Amino acid sequence: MDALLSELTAIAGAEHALTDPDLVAGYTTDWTRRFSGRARCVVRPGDAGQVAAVLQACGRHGAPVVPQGGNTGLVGGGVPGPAGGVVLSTRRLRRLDPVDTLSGQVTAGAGVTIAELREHAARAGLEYGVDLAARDSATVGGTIATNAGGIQTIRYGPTRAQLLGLEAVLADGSVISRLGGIQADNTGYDLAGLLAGSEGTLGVITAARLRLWPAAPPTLTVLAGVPGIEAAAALQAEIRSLLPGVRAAEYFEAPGLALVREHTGLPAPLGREYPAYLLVDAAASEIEAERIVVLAPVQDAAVAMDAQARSGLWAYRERHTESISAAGIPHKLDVALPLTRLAAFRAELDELIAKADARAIVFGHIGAGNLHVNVLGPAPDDDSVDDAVLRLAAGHGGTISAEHGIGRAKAAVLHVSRSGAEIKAMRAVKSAFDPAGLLNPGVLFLP
Ligand code: FAD
Ligand code: 2HG
Ligand code: ZN
Repeated sequence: MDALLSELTAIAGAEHALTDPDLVAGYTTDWTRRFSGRARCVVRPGDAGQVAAVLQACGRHGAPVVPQGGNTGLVGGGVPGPAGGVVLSTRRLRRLDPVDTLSGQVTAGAGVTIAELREHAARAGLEYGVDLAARDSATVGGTIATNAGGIQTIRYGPTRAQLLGLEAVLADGSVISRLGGIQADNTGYDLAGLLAGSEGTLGVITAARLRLWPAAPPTLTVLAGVPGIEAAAALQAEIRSLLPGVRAAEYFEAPGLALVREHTGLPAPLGREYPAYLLVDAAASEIEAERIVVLAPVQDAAVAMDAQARSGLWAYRERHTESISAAGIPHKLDVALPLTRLAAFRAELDELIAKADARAIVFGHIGAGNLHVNVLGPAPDDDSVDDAVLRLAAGHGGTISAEHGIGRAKAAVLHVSRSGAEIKAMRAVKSAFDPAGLLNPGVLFLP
């Protein structure tokens, strides 16, 4: 056994320092199957003290560390790159404190899943603001590290907006902990905010203090057929002006729906087919529901008021990711644009994809201007279409990552969305936190 492995085994226990290829396999390939690398081993520490000891041991041996939560990330940031490394899985960090109903807060370990956290909050009559289709596997730590958005971003903001403090282990093994939940705290740099969206490059998050919201469960889901993206953007704005309780405004198109139906066997959602669809979730009464169907320019819509019928409509949107993966290995591009530029971007995207002889499935969180462009056709290591799509989005005043992050997938094109001065400042932060470059080399910045 090599010296590092015997140290990691001593820290976490033999059953949590894995080298058996069958056990390691699930940690070294990402969800899309586009990114994979070799791991020297997978270590699963059980508390922050063990995380600190693991980082110190890896630092002494010069072994890069790849933090990993639920491994649902879509930009290759949670699996080793060509340099290999030790995968540090946070799934055993399962602390889940009782909900503090007086302040509407909870402390959760990094390895708690979003579904578990949401259920825990719901049992106390409260709601965690972030929700996403990967809820059963995506973790508190992973969603903070990517600043995940999800289907309720237009209502509650992304993960960073839920964060009141965190506990994390830095590259040198020091532990920073701020889990007191004090909302009014102006004592210097917001380290929790900085670690949110840092994609495992600045520290390993071990727990977080999170804001909860009064539960206002959605009671109404509308799925409307529309002629295209411009109409969808206009309709969601109209509905949001009529209903104050809108919490999700989602978009998909006929080609994506066809893949979902092929993969799942679901029937057509409406009486006839449309080029595009808008899905809206709202906390609304039956009278308000009738009002939107009458007042908003909805041509054809399915309206669901009970939980089962609502989740039936949501399946058409939420099952896109798995259905696309069943059709091939997608290039996942996650752009956001000003709503006024969506239609122009969408039209030019079609031209670009046609020239590349590829196929694009477009869907996303239209209320936030966030489109997921999934390109099927190019080889996994051919980035030419990716670059063109990201530059097109930037050319329309958009960003190359709305919610999935930069990861390994977009490290080479960070400069498309960030100025030289911004990248210099970000690299300075990275060097201050992790001077030896131990944590996630190749993620966010090229090595
Ligand atoms: P991982 O995939 O394990 O890791 C992601 C990144 O975070 C990596 O860079 C990793 O190094 C780092 N990391 C993980 N844990 C820690 C930690 N404790 N400390 C420091 N760094 C850490 N994303 C959205 O934003 N919105 C969506 O709506 C959405 N829907 C999805 C639907 C499906 C079906 C799937 C498969 C994915 C979806 N995603 C979505 C992407 C993914 O779920 C998110 O990026 C999520 O935040 C990843 O969480 P995770 O625990 O799986 O992290
Ligand atoms: C979603 O919104 C996720 O469903 C996944 O962010 C997007 O698969 C994708 O590209
Ligand atoms: Zn998304």
